[in-house]
Amino acid sequence: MSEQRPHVGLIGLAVMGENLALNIARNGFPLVVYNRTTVRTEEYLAGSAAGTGITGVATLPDLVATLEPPRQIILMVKAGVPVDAVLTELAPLLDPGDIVVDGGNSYFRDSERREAELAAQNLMFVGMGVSGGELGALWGPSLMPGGPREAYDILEPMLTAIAATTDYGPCVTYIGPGGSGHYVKMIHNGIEYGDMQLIAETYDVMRRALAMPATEIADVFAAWNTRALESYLIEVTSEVLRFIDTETGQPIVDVILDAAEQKGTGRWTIESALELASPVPTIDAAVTARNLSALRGLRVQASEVLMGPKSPGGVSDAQAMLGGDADAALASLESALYFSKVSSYAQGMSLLAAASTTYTWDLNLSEIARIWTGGCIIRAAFLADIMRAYSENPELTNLLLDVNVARKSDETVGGARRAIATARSWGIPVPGTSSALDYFDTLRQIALPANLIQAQRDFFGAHTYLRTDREGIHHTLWHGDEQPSEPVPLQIVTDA
Ligand code: NBP
Repeated sequence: MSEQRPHVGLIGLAVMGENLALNIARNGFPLVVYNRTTVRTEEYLAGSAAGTGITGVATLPDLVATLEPPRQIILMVKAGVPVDAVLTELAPLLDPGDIVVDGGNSYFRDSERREAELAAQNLMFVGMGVSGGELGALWGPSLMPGGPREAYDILEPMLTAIAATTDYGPCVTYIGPGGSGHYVKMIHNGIEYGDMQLIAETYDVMRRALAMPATEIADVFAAWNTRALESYLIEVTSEVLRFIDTETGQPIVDVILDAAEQKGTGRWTIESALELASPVPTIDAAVTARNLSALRGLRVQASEVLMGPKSPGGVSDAQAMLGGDADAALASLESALYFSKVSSYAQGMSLLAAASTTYTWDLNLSEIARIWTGGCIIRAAFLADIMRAYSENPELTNLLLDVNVARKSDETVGGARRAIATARSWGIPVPGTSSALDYFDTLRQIALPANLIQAQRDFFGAHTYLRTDREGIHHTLWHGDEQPSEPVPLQIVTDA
């Protein structure tokens, strides 16, 4: 009889867990669920899980006893302390070879630690990013599992069955060892922050410089969603802008407070970028913009004191600055958004490459782009270009250097320049779009003004500098009489 017992268990029946469990059961994998608060399990079994074959238990020992080894237990509990709390109770109950999958938004360093702790108990720990929200969890998420390859091979049939599927296959792949799965999910979320900020800025230029009502902007986004910008977030934006608030009769977006919240993954992405010296300025701008938006009291105060442009002009002036008539203006904004998105993804992919090298994860960037083509929040037609670019050249140093991507950037960068110039003239903040263009413009410079910064550092701190015309480490006697610079023994000073 024991072979009749299910292998799969799921812990945590909040919005993600309950939907993922339904997905697993619907795809023919019998499973047993457990939630810390038992009444939630009972409600679930009597409610949405009724008739699905899902069974439930009231304790962790019961869960372990009900499952057939090697057990495959998925945690969908709140990230942080709850994951450790569950593991502390669960691990001693398990047998060698059992697998624990953490499907929450855990910090990748926590996943590295947990993998090591469980490995010491002959258990396999898989840190798996799950993207797509509750609908994705139910109908097919994008899955980013990292940890022991052996564990992935056991989990693969189930993960492949429950993941979203696109023309490019199931949206799951083995990411790599350790915390790489949660790292990739973190970068996915960072890119998502960037996408949302860029879209919001484009909307802001349309509503403020072009005086377009929300419903008209919705039509524009719907049209864009049929072209190069086709993506889930553009589609969502169009639907949100079209939605009318039943209480006021106004577009609901016009009555929603302009203070955005955030959870940890955006901040973690920036922290990692700083640590690995692999800049993600557009994600940085997006997180900063959310933080500034949350300072609403300060902004209200500042709006009464700090002055904007006196009279930037009317709609026709903005259209002219954006390239001509209404159609030309919108074409510029479409180009600007596409260009900025490409720049932002180039930043995110570069950070993944840097992490792969630093942590020796051997990430397959083409595969990562592929599993983001469906199920997840950043799914977009453009991901196929990224997939192709890294598949043709896995050693590509930056996405913007791919010939096809470079050509598209070249075709659209003019729109970004016009959009930013217009926004600046109208006093509309566009930090994400600006950072995307600055990243591009910085990358393509042979001569940045960092020569002056090096000179300044050497002036006040004798930090030395390199020269363009000869080898060696140099220092100038800035304060003495006009002495020529002399090579000095290598002495690296790192405190400035
Ligand atoms: P929550 O993040 O809101 O977590 C609630 C679940 O955690 C409940 O089942 C709760 O049990 C359980 N839990 C807590 Br809180 N503390 C616990 C403890 N000490 N021991 C055992 N269980 C505990 O749920 P969610 O929104 O479904 O998200 C689950 C994970 O998926 C999170 O890491 C989240 O970041 C991630 N995620 C969420 C989304 C999304 O769209 N919501 C998308 C992608 C990823 P209780 O019922 O007894 O309180």
